Amino acid sequence: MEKLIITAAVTGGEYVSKETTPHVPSTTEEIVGEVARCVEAGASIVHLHAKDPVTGEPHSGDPNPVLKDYVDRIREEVDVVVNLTTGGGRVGNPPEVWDELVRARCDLGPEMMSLNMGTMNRWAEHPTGKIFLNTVDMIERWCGYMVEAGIKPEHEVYDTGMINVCRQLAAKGIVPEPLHVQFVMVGRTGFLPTPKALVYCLDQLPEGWTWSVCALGRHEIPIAAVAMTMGGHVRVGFEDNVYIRYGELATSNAQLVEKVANIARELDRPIATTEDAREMLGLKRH
Ligand code: KMH
Ligand code: ZN
Repeated sequence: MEKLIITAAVTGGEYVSKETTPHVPSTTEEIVGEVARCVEAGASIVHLHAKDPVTGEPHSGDPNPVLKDYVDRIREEVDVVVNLTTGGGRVGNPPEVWDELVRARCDLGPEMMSLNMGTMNRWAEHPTGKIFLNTVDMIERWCGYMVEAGIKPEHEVYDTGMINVCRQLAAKGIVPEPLHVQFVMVGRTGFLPTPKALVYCLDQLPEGWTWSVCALGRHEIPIAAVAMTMGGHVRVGFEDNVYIRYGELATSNAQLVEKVANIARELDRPIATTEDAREMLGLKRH
């Protein structure tokens, strides 16, 4: 079976703070340490959002200096594929400013960046309101910035129509094939985290593209197990889920990585190293 790429989404994204779980890392020091432990447990990619180093809250304002600090420190200490979010910096800023922040973020040296593939209703309370705005123009422009900088987009797909948007990017030659798609199974405002939904998604995916799954909350591990048996890759971590099992907080992101790595071993699915992941996804080392 193909090697399994495990992504660790360690910082808790825009929804998770110390109030949600005291175990979420927030200072650069804590984040770099957590990244190293996740890699030791089997992760080959880390997905990062900026955290306010003092309050531990999702960062408000320009997140790029904080993200630069993470990237520089991780590069000194851990060999891992760095995947930066294109989120953050939206609160109180118009879309032109988001655009500039994403363009500038491409210069921080990530090998991958997430790219949300459509506008949707928010699945949880968010300071920018009920609509998660990602127009086709924004998507195409941000892909352009990434491709120019030698960064591979990770296409975040929350619903089936977004697979068609990915196909259009490929057809228009905006992103070179094969694309790497992540099915974000949020439930509620996107597709349901079910094996049936995943099978349908895979039927729509062009031959040769790579794919990964992240499901939220209690669905994280079961859907990861389904994806692993179907040849997909997985993402776990506090951005999507803070529990190791029902009612019990995970004490670290690495504990979640270890859990999926153990399942992979039982399934005889070898775990990709960072170098394997780079080769499998055609990444350029920065
Ligand atoms: N927070 C996840 C549900 C991004 O950062 O751009 C999706 C995500 C997207 O990770
Ligand atoms: Zn994210």
